[in-house]
Amino acid sequence: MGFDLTRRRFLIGSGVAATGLLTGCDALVENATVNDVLQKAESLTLGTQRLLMPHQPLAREYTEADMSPVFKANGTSQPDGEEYARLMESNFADWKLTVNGMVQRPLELSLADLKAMASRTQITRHDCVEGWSAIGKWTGVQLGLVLEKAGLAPGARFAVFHCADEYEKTLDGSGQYYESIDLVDAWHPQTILAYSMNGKDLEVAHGAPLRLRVERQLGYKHAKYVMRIELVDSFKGLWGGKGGFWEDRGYEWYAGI
Ligand SMILES: Nc1nc2c(c(=O)[nH]1)N[C@H]1C(S)=C(S)[C@@H](COP(=O)(O)O)O[C@H]1N2
Ligand SMILES: [Mo]
Repeated sequence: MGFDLTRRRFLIGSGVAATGLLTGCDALVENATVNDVLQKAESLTLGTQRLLMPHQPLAREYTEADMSPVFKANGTSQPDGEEYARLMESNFADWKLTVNGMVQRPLELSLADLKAMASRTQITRHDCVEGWSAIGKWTGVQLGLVLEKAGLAPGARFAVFHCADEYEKTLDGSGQYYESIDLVDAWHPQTILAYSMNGKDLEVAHGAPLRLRVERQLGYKHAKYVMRIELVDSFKGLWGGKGGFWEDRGYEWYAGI
């Protein structure tokens, strides 16, 4: 594997570790091109380095025969609140996904709008930090297509997913679930906004009406109950400022599998 400890120390010393690069780093260093980029890239941001990566590998996809008979629901399995209850009652007919922030054309998309767009189906393995995995089939629209509809404003760097649920009130008194990914993952072909699981409409326990699948990262990145996608240039001012509910509680922002 040829991982160079000096290099790791250098990266930590330069502060790159704080951005979460090292989680995905061991896989990268095998690649000479990326290594060269890293050697020369002391002052580049994590985002720039990832955009320079020569290829974006796909997460493994499985067959129908591999699908888990039981797929556990984890975290919130039923959001509280009157607004969500009302939407659920009408089977999300009145629900709309908001896309706003640093975009050229803010969007309000219904489930019908999303289903009318090109879809992608993928059978993948979900890995939760709590130590369980399950293989499921997901159908949805590629996030990149939705973001292309909105058009990014100059300077946008992250997509933030605001969810309907409060998972757990801690820290600042809010337990609002949210997550974020960078633009590399946002345009990755397997990053989809899923409205269907295992061939059926997405169930409430798994994030109805819409949840993120970001297949090269751990379970907590896969935001359920997505209500709004906000494009931002930093996480400052968003809850704990670390880019996600679990990140604000100490988890890695880049949760590579
Ligand atoms: N909105 C929201 N999204 C969430 C969570 C949550 O509590 N609320 N839990 C996360 C965690 S830790 C995991 S493992 C997966 C679980 O997805 P599942 O319920 O479909 O198994 O959702 C993730 N997304
Ligand atoms: Mo999880």
